[in-house]
Amino acid sequence: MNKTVQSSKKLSFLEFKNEVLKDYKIAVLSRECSMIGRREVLTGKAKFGIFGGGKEIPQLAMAKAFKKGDWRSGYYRDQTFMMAIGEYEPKHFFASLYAHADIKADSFSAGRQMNGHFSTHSINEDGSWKNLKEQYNVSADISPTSGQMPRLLGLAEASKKFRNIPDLDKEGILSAKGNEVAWGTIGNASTSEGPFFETINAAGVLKVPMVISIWDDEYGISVHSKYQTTKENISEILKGFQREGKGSGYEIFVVNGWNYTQLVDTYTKASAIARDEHVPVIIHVKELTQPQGHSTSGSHERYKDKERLEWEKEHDCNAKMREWILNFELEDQDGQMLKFVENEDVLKQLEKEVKITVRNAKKEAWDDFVQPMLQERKELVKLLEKAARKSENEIFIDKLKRELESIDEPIRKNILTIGRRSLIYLRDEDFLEKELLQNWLKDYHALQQPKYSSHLYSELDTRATNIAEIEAEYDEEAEDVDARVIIRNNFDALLSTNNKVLIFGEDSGKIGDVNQGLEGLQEKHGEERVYDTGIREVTIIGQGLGMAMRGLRPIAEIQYLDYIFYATQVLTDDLATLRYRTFGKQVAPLIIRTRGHRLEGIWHSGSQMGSLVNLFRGIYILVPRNMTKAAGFYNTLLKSDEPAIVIENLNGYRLKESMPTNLGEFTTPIGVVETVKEGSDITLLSYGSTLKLVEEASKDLSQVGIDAEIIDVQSLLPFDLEQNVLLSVRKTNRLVIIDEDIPGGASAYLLDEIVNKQGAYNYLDSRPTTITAKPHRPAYGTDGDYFSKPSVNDIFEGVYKIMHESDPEKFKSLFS
Ligand SMILES: Cc1ncc(C[n+]2csc(CCOP(=O)(O)OP(=O)(O)O)c2C)c(N)n1
Ligand SMILES: [Mg+2]
Repeated sequence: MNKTVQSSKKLSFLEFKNEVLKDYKIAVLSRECSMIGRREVLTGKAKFGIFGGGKEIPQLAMAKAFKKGDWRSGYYRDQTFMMAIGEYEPKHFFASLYAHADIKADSFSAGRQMNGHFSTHSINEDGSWKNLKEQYNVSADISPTSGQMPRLLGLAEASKKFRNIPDLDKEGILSAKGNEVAWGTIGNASTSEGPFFETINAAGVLKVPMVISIWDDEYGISVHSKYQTTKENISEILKGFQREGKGSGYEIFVVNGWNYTQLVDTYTKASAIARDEHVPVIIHVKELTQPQGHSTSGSHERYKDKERLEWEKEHDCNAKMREWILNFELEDQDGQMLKFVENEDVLKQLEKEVKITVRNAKKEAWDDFVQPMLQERKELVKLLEKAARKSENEIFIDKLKRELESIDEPIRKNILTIGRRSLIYLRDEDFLEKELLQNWLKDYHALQQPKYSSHLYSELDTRATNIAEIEAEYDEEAEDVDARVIIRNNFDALLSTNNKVLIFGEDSGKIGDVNQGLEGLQEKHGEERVYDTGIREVTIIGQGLGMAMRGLRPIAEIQYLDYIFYATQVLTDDLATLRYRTFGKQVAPLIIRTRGHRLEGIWHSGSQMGSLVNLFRGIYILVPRNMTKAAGFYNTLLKSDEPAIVIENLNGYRLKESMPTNLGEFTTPIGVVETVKEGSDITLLSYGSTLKLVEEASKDLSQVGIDAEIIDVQSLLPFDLEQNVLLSVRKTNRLVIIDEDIPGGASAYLLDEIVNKQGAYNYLDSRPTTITAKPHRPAYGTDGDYFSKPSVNDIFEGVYKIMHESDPEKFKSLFS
């Protein structure tokens, strides 16, 4: 497919004409894909479709202004834009509609995402960055409406960093000195979401090169603007953001989505303003339509009245462009009339050609999709036939075989379902053909599974779990200091050795965070590197996510763990899925720094590890017991390419720890537990601040003759990759997990990991137990903590009770 011309030089009329016709052809091609795509869903060849119909023309204009090195963060309507920049062919369109699980067929997600979720590749097979400066960059879409906004902020902010921090891109592949614009797209209704408004405000404050296009078709599925937007007009209500002269704020444009020339003009201006001046721009594109309704799940006749439907027909942007092309006349210097086309036949011919192109692409994509599975079915049918002939259950297996053969276009589910069921009939028999069948099914399953499950975490050598431990080293006269000084000096070392490291968050800049773990670092490393943000957790994460996607190494600070839940959506939907949803082709090694554990109060508990562990698969969850361990985690993470949340102990900053000499270098391994006290009677597993209480309780326990082994989890996700807890349980035969999360929270996760996955149930002599906080949020104050979270008494008694049950004579009941 031809790419749109990106030149701003003056065009001759012939060039202009060619460009207009080429653009029109892309619009027609895109529409034809939408029409045929819908039919593919309605006839059952694809499950669901969401298309770009009715939004074609403004996207052509956006594509013209979009330069190599630029980034897009948008949503499912941007089909035409993707085609116009040359990143989306009709064949690919159909492959992703069919969910073709092959990255070569669907380069966006290898069939993992629904259609209309676009992306480009940022990293090479070996994990190194591609030359992002020389390619079009499309950050991988997600479905939650307005979820693209926080990431957009970070993508735009990266340009600012590349412009303002010297030598940031030594390799010369990440940025052309910050000249890149981050282009956002969002539907009118999605602007009702919080992340949209938070992003708009933050980008205005940060003054980043961001252009947001709002595709306004007056609806969000069936719900009209009057229920979505005050005054039914998003640009009207955003007027307060408009800059005055050279003051801060936005440039805001309003343009009709069917007006090709005005759109091209607007996008050219917007690009220059954002690119040259680093001023954010909003383009409100009105009067768009949705000729096929929202998606294949319904029809818009249900909620649009006749008048609206009629209006949409008249204002269909493709029809309007066609009309403009047909009616266009320009008198040249010689008095001759210049036209785009002699007559309508030229356009009819173009439209006919497009129809053929799309029809052929569809057929090719379908063949490519079904051929491998037809072959796979053939293999299984053969094996079933052979096994049936030998089996006493021949008729049943034969029936299954015929069932499989009767499916016109079998998918992998059909193949495996039938194959696996056949083994039920063969369970009591023993012959070679059965073995061959079993092996084929096992191999087939193992071969197919990664197509749907790989790349949740890095599979590269640079993965975080591959970074070896380097122990902290100490001088003989190593000083004991407030632990926050260790973390600060370690950040200082990291900032000094890697200028891609940026640390930001609420109060992180001027005062060096609320616990002074960054004290003096802004002064030393400058405001571009260590800085304050507004109170807006969603977009703090968005800043980090977007910048990490552009090759920077942001450390985003969330002031207290409990406030991370504001950012749950961007973390779970976007950051945690990024590598997975792009089949490993985009990464964001964002480090999130926060503090928790043993905080007091309903909104300052710092304890909710189970929720993080459950929602954030794809992000490592690290719970260092002290600041040296925490510093080691930051050092490990910066050597790797994966995102993580590090939860420091809020009550640990003023405790004394020895100052290591190899700051910035020592590492804490990820996925490795540490035995902090050896013992023989019972294994106690804990983490974070609670570990200290366990250590205290263990002193009382040893007084009464119970020798506990204490293990620090350190890393909740991933947990104990070497299975060292199992070794401990094999020795002690008893297990207690202690944490301050709710019952059934992280302790239940750990229990499952150890008892079921590691197989500790084989070695247990007592019921494995958890000692946790109460199910409610912790009450405030010291007594609130005592009655809400596990105390040293609770831990002692919980452990003692297990020992009492195992030997009531030796360990008499404490409470009769
Ligand atoms: C957070 C969230 N809520 C609901 C949905 C379901 N949903 C998908 S698209 C959509 C409407 C979006 O309308 P608009 O932003 O105007 O975009 P359009 O489809 O009209 O281009 C809704 C409600 C979703 N994907 N995400
Ligand atoms: Mg809409």
